[in-house]
Amino acid sequence: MKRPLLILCLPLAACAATTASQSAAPVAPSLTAEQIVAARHASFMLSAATFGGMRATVEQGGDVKPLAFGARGLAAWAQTLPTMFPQGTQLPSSHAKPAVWQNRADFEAKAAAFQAATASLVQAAQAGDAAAFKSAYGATGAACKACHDLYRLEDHH
Ligand code: ASC
Repeated sequence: MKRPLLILCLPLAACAATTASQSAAPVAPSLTAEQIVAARHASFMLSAATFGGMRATVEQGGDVKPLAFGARGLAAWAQTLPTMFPQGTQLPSSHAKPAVWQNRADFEAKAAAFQAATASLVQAAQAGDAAAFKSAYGATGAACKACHDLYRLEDHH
């Protein structure tokens, strides 16, 4: 009766040990440049839809509290954005200009302005402050435009 139990348990133990060592091992993710560009495009489209979807509320002076989730999404993307433009991702399918990598410090300064504007957007939405939201909305749009004017090719969206 002892043996079958051992036979049953050993593979389980080995499996558990393997799982443990895998989760403890350093992660070495590898995305292709194409996958990174695709993620940027998805983020751009979701951002534009989210931002555009806020416009009517801003113009009509509606309740901005329900816009907090979208604002948080924009703010989260703003944090991530600079990391999504690594060297080697200037593909023909990308609308990023070479200037992104040539003027990196300025590109990152533009991203920081987007981060600041979206942080204000989140704060205003959570506070239900329509006037502050409107002002942050303007700053967010200006931040989008300031970066796109310099670093984004004219496009097909
Ligand atoms: C967008 C987009 C931008 C900004 C900007 C807002 O949807 O693509 O660059 O909003 O036009 O002023």
